[in-house]
Amino acid sequence: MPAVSLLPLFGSPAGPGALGGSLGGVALGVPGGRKGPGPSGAFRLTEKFVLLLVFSAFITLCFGAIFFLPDSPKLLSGVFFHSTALQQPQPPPPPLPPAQGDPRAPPPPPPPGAGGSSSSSSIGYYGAGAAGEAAENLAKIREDHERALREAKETLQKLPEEIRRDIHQDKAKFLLQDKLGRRDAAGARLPDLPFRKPVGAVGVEPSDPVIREKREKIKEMMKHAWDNYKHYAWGLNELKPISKQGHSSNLFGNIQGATIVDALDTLYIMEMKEEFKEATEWVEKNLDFNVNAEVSVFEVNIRFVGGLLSAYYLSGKEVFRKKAVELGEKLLPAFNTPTGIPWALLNIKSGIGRNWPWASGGSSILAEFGTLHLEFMHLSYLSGNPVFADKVMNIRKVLNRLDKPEGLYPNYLNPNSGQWGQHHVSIGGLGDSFYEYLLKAWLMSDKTDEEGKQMYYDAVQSIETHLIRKSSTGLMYIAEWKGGLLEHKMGHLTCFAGGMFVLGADGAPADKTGRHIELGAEIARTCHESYDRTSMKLGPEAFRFDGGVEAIATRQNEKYYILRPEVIETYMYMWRFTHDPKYRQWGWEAVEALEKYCRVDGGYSGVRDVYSSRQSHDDVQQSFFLSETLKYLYLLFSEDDLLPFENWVFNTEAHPLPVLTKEEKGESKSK
Ligand code: DMJ
Repeated sequence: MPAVSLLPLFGSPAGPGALGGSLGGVALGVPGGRKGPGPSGAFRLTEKFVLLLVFSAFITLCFGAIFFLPDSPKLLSGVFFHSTALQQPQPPPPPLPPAQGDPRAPPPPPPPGAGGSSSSSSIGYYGAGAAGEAAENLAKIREDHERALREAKETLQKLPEEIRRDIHQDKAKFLLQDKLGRRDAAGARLPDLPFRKPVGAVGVEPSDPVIREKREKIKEMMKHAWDNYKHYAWGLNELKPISKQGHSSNLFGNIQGATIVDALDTLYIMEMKEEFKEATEWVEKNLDFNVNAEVSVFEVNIRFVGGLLSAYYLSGKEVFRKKAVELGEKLLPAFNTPTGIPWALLNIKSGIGRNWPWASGGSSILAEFGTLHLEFMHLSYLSGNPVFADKVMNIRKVLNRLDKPEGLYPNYLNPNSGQWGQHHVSIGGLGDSFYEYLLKAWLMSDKTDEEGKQMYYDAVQSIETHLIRKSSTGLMYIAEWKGGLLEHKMGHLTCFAGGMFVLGADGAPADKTGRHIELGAEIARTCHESYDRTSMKLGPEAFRFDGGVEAIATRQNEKYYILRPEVIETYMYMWRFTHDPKYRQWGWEAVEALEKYCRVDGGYSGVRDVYSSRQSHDDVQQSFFLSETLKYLYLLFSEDDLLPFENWVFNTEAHPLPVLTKEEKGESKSK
């Protein structure tokens, strides 16, 4: 219990430590006055009697003063005890701020006034009885104090690892950056603002007036989506734009406000200041994680934790950092499995987790447990608590111990046995963002995370060999793999991979850079085809390359479009890296289609069949439409100085997180 036992040792001189020391001084001086080396043995009986009388009168006066004068506790400590304290060994000075990342660092001292109640209660109790009782109490206090000192010393002598563990148990807030010692209202030490200044959070206006106008149009779309959400579903998770009411998804249990948190950074980037302000106020007053809710760990992480982290890094507002860390802590019990591979679902009140009932043999899902890394690294960075980083690094460890069929990662992994479930592999649903996060972990670490890098490029190599194929007319696609057999189908979700490939081109082995750009461009082209071959010019949920079709959905239940961002995301990355105008042109086609088929009075809605010219809306405005689809469109029509890739990495929900430079991580520049 170091947080408790250290208090007396590190308390301020006015706190419990100082009080205990002073009482000890009195106890040593008074009861021992029976015999001493002085001349007392020479006194006659009457003189002794007179002396005793004077002494007891003095004691009575003192206690009288303590209990009957108006501000007696002050008198007690200020006049009586304080003077004796001067003659006693002083409590050790408060510790120097711990060195950055020092695992032996003690928890921060209590905030001013935290020791007040314990000191006044000691005084009240002590003043109740006669001198004998008082002496007894003094001895007890002294004994307690000495025991506390002993425990504190023992704690300090513990091995660093043990202390680390204790820190985790106590959930003490240790901070990596605490040279300046900022503290929040509760006394927890705060880090220095980790961002120098948000780099490129707001870019210059596009110089081309046509592009400027298009960008303005996208901002207007954001306003339409936001205003309607605000009007009809404020504070709820999502909007039903046709029935004009709130939509709740079981992904977030009864955590509320998904659209607000998901949209924060888009509002900020688009300079929608009023809207950002009202969203911030809502978060301050209403965002509540103390709810009895079973949530999807993945969804809550990418939307809520990711959204809050980005909002913090962009605006510097402390409330976002606090809420992100608070939510991160709520998610930690999900990792309480035999392997540390987290559950998919977690009740954030009870801490009980489980997996999706449909997942192969009780497995966790690769794209879910593999898409926590970026946010959790930032949570450790912003809280100073290594537990978040430890959890996601352990996931890597488990994965690295396993054999991978053909170098591929199956979508299912059992968190109890640590073995793969069904050997299904997908770069779309169930697998997608795991690969994305390997690459981005490396980029976000300022290219120091060599393990992430290796895992990513090895995986791409296997994907290229085993999953990437070309149709008879030359359209490249990424098939799915089911126990060694290919299913020639590609999901809308898989279309994000075009952007991923081009983003990773730079780090690929020199002779492969061109190939990675080519992969990106080819996937972008195929995904554009999947849009272009529909009546609405919006892409289906999945499209096939068999039975004589190419890039077309053949099953009714794959023909819907739910405002997903992946194709536009890939256009945006391709644009940034190539500046080929066709990507902006394709992006604009999507804007026109969204306006024509998805825009309704009450916001934006998904559609049930992109091959039909008759509109049938699904009546959901997904929160990722505001966080991703519109943000990627806006970036596509912005200059490259808005959130430059050297400084920012986007989480899978398009929430920008800053690259943690070597200097910020406390590593030397030369590394
Ligand atoms: C988003 O929530 C994220 O992009 C996630 O990684 C997958 N799908 C949706 C949007 O389609």
